[in-house]
Formats: sequence, C-alpha cells, structure tokens
Amino acid sequence: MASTSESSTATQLVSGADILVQCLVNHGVEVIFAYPGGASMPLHQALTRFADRLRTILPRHEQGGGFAAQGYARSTGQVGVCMATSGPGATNLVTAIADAKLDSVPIVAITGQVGTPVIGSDAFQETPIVEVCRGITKHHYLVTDINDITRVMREAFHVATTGRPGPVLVDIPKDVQLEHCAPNWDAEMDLPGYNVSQRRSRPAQIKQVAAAIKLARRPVIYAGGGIIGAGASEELRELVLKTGIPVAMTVMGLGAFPYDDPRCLDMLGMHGSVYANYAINEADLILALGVRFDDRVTGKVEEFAKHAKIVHIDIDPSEINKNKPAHIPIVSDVKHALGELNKVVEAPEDASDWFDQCARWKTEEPFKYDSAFDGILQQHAIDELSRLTADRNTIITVGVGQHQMWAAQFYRFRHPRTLLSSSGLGTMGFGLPAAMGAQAANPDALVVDIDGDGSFTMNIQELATCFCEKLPVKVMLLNNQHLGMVVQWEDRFMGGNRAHTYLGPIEDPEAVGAGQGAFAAERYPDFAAIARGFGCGAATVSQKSDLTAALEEMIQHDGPYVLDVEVPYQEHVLPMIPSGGTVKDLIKE
Ligand SMILES: Cc1ncc(C[n+]2csc(CCOP(=O)(O)OP(=O)(O)O)c2C)c(N)n1
Ligand SMILES: [Mg+2]
Repeated sequence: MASTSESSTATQLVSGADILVQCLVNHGVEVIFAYPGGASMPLHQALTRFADRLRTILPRHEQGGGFAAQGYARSTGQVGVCMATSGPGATNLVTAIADAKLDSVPIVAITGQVGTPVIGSDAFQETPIVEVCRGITKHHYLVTDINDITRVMREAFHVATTGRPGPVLVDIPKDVQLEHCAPNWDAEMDLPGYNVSQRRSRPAQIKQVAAAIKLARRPVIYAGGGIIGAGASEELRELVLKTGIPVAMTVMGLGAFPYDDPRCLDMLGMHGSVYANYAINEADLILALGVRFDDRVTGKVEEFAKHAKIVHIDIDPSEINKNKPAHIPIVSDVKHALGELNKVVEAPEDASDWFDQCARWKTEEPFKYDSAFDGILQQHAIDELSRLTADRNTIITVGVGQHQMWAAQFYRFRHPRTLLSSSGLGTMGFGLPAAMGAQAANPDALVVDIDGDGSFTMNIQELATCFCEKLPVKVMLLNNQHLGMVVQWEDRFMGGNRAHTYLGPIEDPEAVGAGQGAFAAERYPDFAAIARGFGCGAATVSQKSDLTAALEEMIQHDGPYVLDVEVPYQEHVLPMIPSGGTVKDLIKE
C-alpha cells in the first residue's frame, strides 16, 4: 500500500527543469537557441523530452544563440528564447542582452546557475549574472525556490512583451532544476507597479495633435522602431494617406513605411538622406512616433528640428523629454494613439508648397554612387541584391559598419520586420546569427545577411549551425579587407592615419595606410574556403560583370551560402553629418 501511494504522489511531482520547459511550451515557444554546460544539463535533458513541441537549436557560441533569439523576435514580434550554462556561458550572452535592451527586442534569456548552497562562494563556473545584467535587462530573476518557476516564467513573458519590449533574464540554479514539486500551472503574476496597460493616449491629447497638424505649414513624421514594435505600420500609412505628411525613418524604423511611396523621405540622421535631414531642419511640426531622439539621429540635439513644435508619442514615459523637450508629450501605445488620431485627423490647410519642396529635395539630391566605377561598389551590390529579391519574401540582416549604412540607404524596404539591424548598441557580429534566428522563424523566407568582413568574422562559427540545422541563410559579404567605418573616420578626422583597421597580415602596406589603388592587394582570409569547410556553398566575385550571376547563384543555392564580394576600401558612406554636428555640417562629397 505504502509503495503504491508513494509512486502515485511521485507521478504528480515534476522537476524544476521540466516545469521550466513546460512553461516555454505553454507560452507558445517553438524554438530555443541553447548551448549546454554543467549547470544547465538538467534543462537540456528536459528539452529532449519536449522535442516534438519545441525545437532546440545548438548555436556554436552563446552570443550567436542570443542574437539568433533576437533574429527570431525581430522578424516575428514573438519572444525569442535563448539559454546558456552558468559562468562563461552566461557572460557570453551579455552582449546580446544589452543589444536587445537598446533596441527594445523581447527576448527571454535563461541561464543555469551553480547550486544555491554554493552561490556567492566563487564556485566553479559561478558568475553573479543577475548582478552583471542588472542595468541591461528590462527585468531579471534568480529563482531560488522551485515553487516560483511558473510565476516567474509567466512574469518574464509578460514583462518582455508588454509596454516597451525588452530582455528578461531568468537565472536558475542547478539544484532548483533537479528538485521536484507539484507545480501550480496557474500561478498568478505578482508585479506591483507594472501597469503598462494604462498607457493610452487621452482624447484631449489626440485633439491637440489633430489641431497642430491642421495648422502646420511644414510638418514631418519622424518614425522609429516603436512603430514596428507596436505593429502600427498600417496606422502610419493611413495617417499619411489622410494628411500627405512626408515620413523620415530611423534605421530601426525602416520598413515601417514603403520606400516607393512618394511621401517616403527614407532614413534621417548621420547617414540619412539629404532630403530627410533638410525636411527635419525646416519643419514647423515634427510627429515623433516610437522614437528616442538618439544622438545618431539628432546630431547636436539643441539644433535638431529647432523650428518645430514637437509631438512625441512613446509607450515609455522615460523617453519623453529625455533628450528633447516635447510640446505635446503623449505616453501611449503608438498603435492606439495613431488609430484614434486617424479617426479625427484632417490634412494641413496650408502645406502644399512644403510637400512640393520635400518632393523637389528628394529628386534633386538622391542617395548616389559612382555607377561607372570599374569594380563592384558596395552600394551597387546592395542595389543589385535589392533588384533581384524585390518580388520575394526577403529578410535582410546586417553587421555593423559601412555595409550596414549602405544597406539602410540602398536596399529598398517595403514591409516592417524585413531589416534586422543592431542599431542602438551597434554590435559587430550580429548579422549571421540574427539571420539564422530569422530563418528558423521564417522557413519560407529568403534571409540574406549583408555583412562586412570584420563583423562576419566575429560570429563566423554560426555557419556550422546554419549547415547542421538546415538553415539556408545567405551571406553577401562586402569584403573590403578593412574595418571600413573606422577607416572612414580615420580618413575624415584623423588625417588618414591607419590604427589597426586593416584585417590582413601586419606586414602588408595597407596596415600602415600605404596601400596602392582602391583594393587591398592581398586577399585574407579565404572566406570561400572557410565557408566550404563548414559545409556551405561559396564563391568569390570581383568583376562587376559577374555580380548578377553570382547573386542569382547564391539566391538559388539549396542551403547556406557565402558570396565573398571583393569591394574597395576607400569608399565613404555619404552623406554624413559628423557626430554632434548639424545639417550645416552635412558632408556630401
Ligand atoms: C563588437 C564591436 N566592436 C567594435 C565596434 C566598432 N566598429 C564599428 S564599425 C567597425 C568596422 C566594421 O568593419 P566591417 O564589419 O568589416 O564593416 P565595414 O565598415 O568594413 O563595412 C568597428 C570596428 C563595434 N561596433 N562592435
Ligand atoms: Mg570591412
């Protein structure tokens, strides 16, 4: 008798690791990027028991797993989930967590921790990861009681996705993973003070905005990642349809409004279009929607949109008046606010001259490059990729550097969530793992990482994940053999003195800026050979006349593929407003 009742009790008991994984399944998670180790092995054992419902992808570096979770989240709007062991596994996630915080990406990062009895003793592979991540997470937990797991997981998903999205860290000691309890699957959340559902514009505020629009003579919309995060692209399009107001976007906002609409002013800011920056500079009304007046957008912030009344709509109250005072501040879900505004808004009464002026600027000073260049320019390669992929469901990821800015300038984005860029943190190495995560979430999409050689090298190991997990990501590598963006700043502001920005052997003349011609003489490393070593398809292209066929081969390839594109290193991203400058400092040549 005794043994029967014991075993029936035992069947109701579930391990902490199984509870956590069941919580993931209950929250609809279909993919997790997880790299195992001593302190997370019970979690991985549990993952094998849920393999039919939850796909576990093994990245080759935890940072890759963190960025893959971001690629998943950025491309879908769903929570991305990654997992690592304690100590070095956990610290390898830190950059991806910080990155998600700055770009407001909803991810849940789970880390194994050493057992509770030894926490604080410098145990093997112990880092106080909650302390490390305190300033770079939206919220964080160290779970010391198995009975807390269901509540903590519910809160983690709620906090990551509501209000301004962001990363949540759940650190779970090994003994808590191994313990058993009878879980309360309906545990209630306990988040006093977190009341984001009340963040909605009031009718009086909306009336004020509508009145400001009606009276404006030179209105401009400044749209950011908040529009995409809130799923408010349709509302933005409707607002423009009703008012005719032109739209400038941040890097995070690209895709929120289609490039081919005549009202689209493309990107603003440091490497934004001449016309977007002119328009902002002369505007008398700025509708700042889901943006944070980042310094890469504003330059000298006191001079930014100096003549304009500013309407700032953002879900995060701490963004309002942070960098730039708003005349009409509205803390709201931007989708809600625009939906309400669209019900009452009318076109400005006297702005037709201004709309014509914006259109003229746009035709007079487009993004441009030397189309006669004898070789493949980065801008041309992106332009061509954009043309060849225009009719497909395509997601673009980027590294950080010149190639990233050219992708923002020359790839033609029509839909939200089609450009995934590490924007706020600017993390090199983002492109390939983000593409991997986007591909896992969007198996039918063409996912192309437009990368730089420096950035690509930082997470190149993820080619193995792409191959082994059958994620057919394409890499268009704009290989200038240099840390191009730093080279550009050396050229512009430091007399061209090369300071560790050449990526080949140190005896090469380029290492000290003594190279001849537009291209580095030596090609190093052999990226195509490396890619083949990982099992990927690969080719190198250097002749302009071969580019289209090479891109087509890449796109058609059945599996992951690296196209190493030989590009010059002396090309600069223009236009450029130097850091802390104003539109008066705009460099066009
Ligand atoms: C992790 C990290 N380290 C350093 C930097 C500073 N940084 C910004 S752009 C850049 C050069 C990037 O080179 P590459 O990826 O080859 O792109 P390119 O500018 O040549 O197109 C560097 C070093 C960074 N953004 N991220
Ligand atoms: Mg480079």
